[in-house]
Amino acid sequence: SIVDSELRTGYHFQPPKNWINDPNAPMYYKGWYHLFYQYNPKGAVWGNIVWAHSVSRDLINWVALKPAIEPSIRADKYGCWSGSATMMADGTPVIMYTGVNRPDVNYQVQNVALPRNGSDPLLREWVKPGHNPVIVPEGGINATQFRDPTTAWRGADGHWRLLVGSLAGQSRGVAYVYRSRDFRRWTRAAQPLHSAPTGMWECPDFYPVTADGRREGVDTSSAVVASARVKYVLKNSLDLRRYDYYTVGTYDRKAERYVPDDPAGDEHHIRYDYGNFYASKTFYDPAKRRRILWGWANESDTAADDVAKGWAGIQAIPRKVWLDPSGKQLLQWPIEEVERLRGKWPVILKDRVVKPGEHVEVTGLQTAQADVEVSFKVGSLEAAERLDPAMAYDAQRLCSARGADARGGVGPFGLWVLASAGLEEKTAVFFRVFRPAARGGGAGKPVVLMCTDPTKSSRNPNMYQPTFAGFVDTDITNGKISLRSLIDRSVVESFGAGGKACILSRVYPSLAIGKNARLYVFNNGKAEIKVSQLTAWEMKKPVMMNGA
Ligand code: DQQ
Repeated sequence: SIVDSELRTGYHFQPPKNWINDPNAPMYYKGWYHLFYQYNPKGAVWGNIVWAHSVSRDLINWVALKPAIEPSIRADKYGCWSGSATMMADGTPVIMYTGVNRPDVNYQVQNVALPRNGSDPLLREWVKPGHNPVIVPEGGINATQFRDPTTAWRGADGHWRLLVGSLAGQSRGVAYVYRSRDFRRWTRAAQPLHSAPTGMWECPDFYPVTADGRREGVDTSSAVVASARVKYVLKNSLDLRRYDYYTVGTYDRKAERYVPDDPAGDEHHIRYDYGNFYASKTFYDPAKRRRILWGWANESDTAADDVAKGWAGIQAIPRKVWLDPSGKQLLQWPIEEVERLRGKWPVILKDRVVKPGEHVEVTGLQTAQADVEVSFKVGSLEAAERLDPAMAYDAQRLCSARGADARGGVGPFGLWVLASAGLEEKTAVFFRVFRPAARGGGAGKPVVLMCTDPTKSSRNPNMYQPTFAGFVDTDITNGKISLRSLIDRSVVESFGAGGKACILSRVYPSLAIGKNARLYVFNNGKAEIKVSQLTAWEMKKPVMMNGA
C-alpha cells in the first residue's frame, strides 16, 4: 500500500487531511476569492459532509477558515451537500445548497445561507434564515435525486432563476428551473430547462459565454446576456459515468428552455476533461473579467490507501474557460496566476528531433512538481494509420487497445512524466494521429487522439489505472500541435492543442517520487517528430495557511 508523503500534491488545492469532494460556491468578494468544498471533518472517506471554506487573493495561495456551513437545522441535519453562490443586486452573496433532512433515506431539500456580516471580506460566518428549506421536492419529483442548485440569474423581469439537478423516471437527467422574486419563495417552471436520457444530473452549471472570439467572461446576470453575441453552456455531472459533459447552445428566455446547437450533443458527450474531473463549477471573476472552472479530482488509489494516507481528493488547478472561435466547444487554460509558481530558470529544448523509437530525457531540473509546455512538429503525416471505423467514436477504447508502448504510424508521441530512471514506472501523455475512416471516399482532416496511459505508472499492484482519452478537434495538416502538463506528484493535468482537450490523471509512483522523478519526450511512431520548443519549469509550493 502507498502512503508515501511524496504523493501529497505540492501546488494543487488540498487541505491538510481528510476527504474532500465537489468545489462549492466559488466567488470573488471584496478582493478575495472564496472556495468552499465538500469535506468530511472526521476522515478520509466520504461522509459527515460539511462546507469547508478557504480564501485567497490569487487562487493559488490559500488561507483555510473554519467550515462555513455545517448541519445545524432540521433541513440539513444529515448533510450539507453541494450548491452555489449568487450575488444579489446590492453586491452581497447568497448561498443556496442541498440539505439532507432524513437519516434513513437521502431526502433532499434546498436551503439558503447568508453572510452574518457583509462587511467582512472573508465571509467567515454564515447564517441560515428560519424560512429554510426554500425549495422542497413536490409534484412527483424524486426526493432522493434532487440536488446541487446552480448560481441564479436574473431575467429582464427582475426575477431570479436557478436550476436543480434531478432524475426523472429511471434514467432521464433533468435540470428543473425555479423562479423567485425575493430568493425566498420559489416556484418551479412547468418545463425543465433541459433533460436527456443520461441518468441523474448532478451539479448542473449553466452560463453565458461570449460568442465573438474574445476570451472575456460574462456574468450570469449581466445585461449583455440578452445579446446575440452570447452563447450558453449547460454542463452536467453524470452520476452513472462519473464525468462532466457539456453542450453549447442557446437559451430561449421566453420558453425558459435551453436548446443545444448540436441536436446530438447530449449523446456526443463533449467533456471538460477526459480524465478524473468531476462535480465542477464555474464562476464569473469580475476582477479579471473571466470565467473560471473548478473541478474535483478523486483519488484512483484504493480506499484503504486513502485511509492510510489520511487524505483523499484534490481540486484541479482553476481553469479559465471561453468559447472556441468555432463555437462548437470551450477552450480551457490554467489560470495565469499559476505561472507565478514557476521557478526562475526553466530548462529549454529547441528544435530537437525525436526519431522513431527514440526517447529524450529532459534534465537539469526536478520534475516531480513541474509545469511543461511543448510544441511538436510532425515531419510527415504519410505514416498515419487508418482509423478503424468501428472505433471512430470511442477514443477511450482506441487508446486502451493501443497504449503508449504500442508502435504506431504518426505517434504515439508525447511525454513520459513521473518516470523512474529505469523506466519501470512512467505515465505517458501523448498524441496519435489517424487518417480519417474512408467515408464516401472523401478525405477528411486527420483525426488527433490525446491519451494518458498510466498502466505503467506504479509498480505497486492493485491500482486502478484507467487509460483516458479524447479526440482533439484541431487541424494538424501543418504538423503542429502543442501540449502542456502540470505535474504534481500524484496528479498529471494535461492540456492538448491550447486547451481543446484536457486530461487529468491521478497516479501513485513508488520509484518516480521526489528527486527520482524524471521527464522524457518519447516517440513510438514511424514518423519523425520534432520538439520545436519545450520549456519546463520547477514549480514552487504556494502558501497554504491555517486561519481558522
Ligand atoms: N456530491 C455531493 C452532492 C453531489 C455529489 C455530496 C457530486 O451534492 O450531487 O457530497 O459529487
